[in-house]
Amino acid sequence: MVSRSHRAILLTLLGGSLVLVGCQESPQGPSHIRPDEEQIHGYDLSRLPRTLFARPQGSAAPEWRRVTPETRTTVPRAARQSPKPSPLVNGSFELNGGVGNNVFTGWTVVDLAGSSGSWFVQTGDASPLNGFQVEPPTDAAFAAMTDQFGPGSHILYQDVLIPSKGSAFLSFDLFLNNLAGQFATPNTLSPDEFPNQQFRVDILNPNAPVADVGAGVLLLVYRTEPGALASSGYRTITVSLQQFRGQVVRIRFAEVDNQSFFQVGVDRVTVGKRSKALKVPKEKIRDRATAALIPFAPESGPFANVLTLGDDETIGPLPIGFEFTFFGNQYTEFNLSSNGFIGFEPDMPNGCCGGGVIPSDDGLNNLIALAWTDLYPPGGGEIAYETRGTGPHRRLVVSYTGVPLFGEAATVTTQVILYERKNVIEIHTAHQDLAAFHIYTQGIENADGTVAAFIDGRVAADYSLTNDAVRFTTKSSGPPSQPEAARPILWPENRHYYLIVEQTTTWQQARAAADTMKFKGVHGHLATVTSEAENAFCYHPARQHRGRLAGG
Ligand SMILES: [Ca+2]
Ligand SMILES: [Ca+2]
Ligand SMILES: [Ca+2]
Repeated sequence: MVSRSHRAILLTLLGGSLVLVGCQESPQGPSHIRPDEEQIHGYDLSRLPRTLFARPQGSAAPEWRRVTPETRTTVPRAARQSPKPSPLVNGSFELNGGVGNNVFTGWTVVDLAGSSGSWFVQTGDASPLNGFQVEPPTDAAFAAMTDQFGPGSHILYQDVLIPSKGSAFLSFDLFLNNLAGQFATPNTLSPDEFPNQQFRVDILNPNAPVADVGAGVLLLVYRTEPGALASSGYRTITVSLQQFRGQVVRIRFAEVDNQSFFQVGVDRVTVGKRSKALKVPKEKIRDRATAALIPFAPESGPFANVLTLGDDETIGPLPIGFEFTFFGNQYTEFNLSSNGFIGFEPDMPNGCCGGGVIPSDDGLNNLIALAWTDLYPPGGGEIAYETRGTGPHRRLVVSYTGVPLFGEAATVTTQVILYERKNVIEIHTAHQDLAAFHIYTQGIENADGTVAAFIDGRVAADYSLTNDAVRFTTKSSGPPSQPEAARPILWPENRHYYLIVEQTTTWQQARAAADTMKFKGVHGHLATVTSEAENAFCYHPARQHRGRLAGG
């Protein structure tokens, strides 16, 4: 097992005082989930990344329901007196029913019946329900933001008279935080269509059904397409509505999720003059990777170091035997999961119970997946590794031979070879059986969970392989990645902020460290975690990762 000797430090903002909390992980570790237990009532943070989502139990047929009374578009007095009245009301969402509420003056919110979550009034840097770290509103104090505990579909709209003269641009600032890691955009707003994980903006005929994506759509302004970056900070989107001059149209923002949490933030909606675009730092993709099929030529066994692993277990660190560069970072050790992958993060999760999506910044990054699925080593086969050759031409071979999948007859025989100096990775698969009820992932992913390489069709999919081989290369244009500065994260349960500082420390050291810490103008204190829920929050891999607080 990976060493668990560390203690974490948590900072919590409590009644105006900052509290530093020492917190020990519960010995049980994450609960073990089986595919036959996949009855999803909501998004469970402990199980990110999600790849298999079932429809919420007992969910009824889609039925659209307004959660706020239909609000007629009226031009407020101040606007009427202005020489160029804005046809849009409350585009900055400052007029609202209060934080945590989903009432916005001038706007109508519609949630699919049975949906979890809504469009909420959002302020500060925490998402309205879950407290995920998000960007603050771009204009004044409030934005409209989706948040949820489980699958759903959420619409925010306003009927607007497009001015007959002058400029007719629609502009809005948009924030996306899609924890599913990728988008799925079927042409429906129903969360009963799987997968459906999208945000779209439409100009709709006000007489069309509110969830229409057919003839009622007069203009598709924006849609999150598969392959787009899953998360992006606020940026300004502008489109011309000149063709609708003099008409009343419906501006509709629609978010659907049934894969994982999805925060969409909207602020500074204007109709008229083109609004000044936010300055957005250029996305710097420093990491690159390739994947290509090559001839099958595995190394022959036996391999010197045989590992005895239980189900859903991670072992390491194990020696690579040389210095290996992966996406620009040097490693001499690796961790191995009994579920068919190796990786370079300390405290690497075991990836139970199916091949995850890559790239996905989901708390399990920086990995090489040979046959990531729910393997079951106690059922047979062998997992072993060996460093072969002499420097500078050594290679590490990690082999899974005849390892069965959990609860089914399928087995996998595959190996990965890491080459010294060339820093090339090869996966040679003698056979991988089609699974009865599991999915596989094969590929590599960088430390940020933003870049991956794989052969199409081999990510979170069921497929078989025979005598197959793939070569992967990685490179990075920047310096080795550094963990970002730690920032406290809100626990919505008690509205306190926590900072997880993963390091080996004593209680005294933790207290001393707390005394030096400050957040929002107040000092830290040492306190004790008092509930199981709080303990779970402390040690949530996804949450730690989202905050970039641990594991570097
Ligand atoms: Ca605002
Ligand atoms: Ca990942
Ligand atoms: Ca397993």
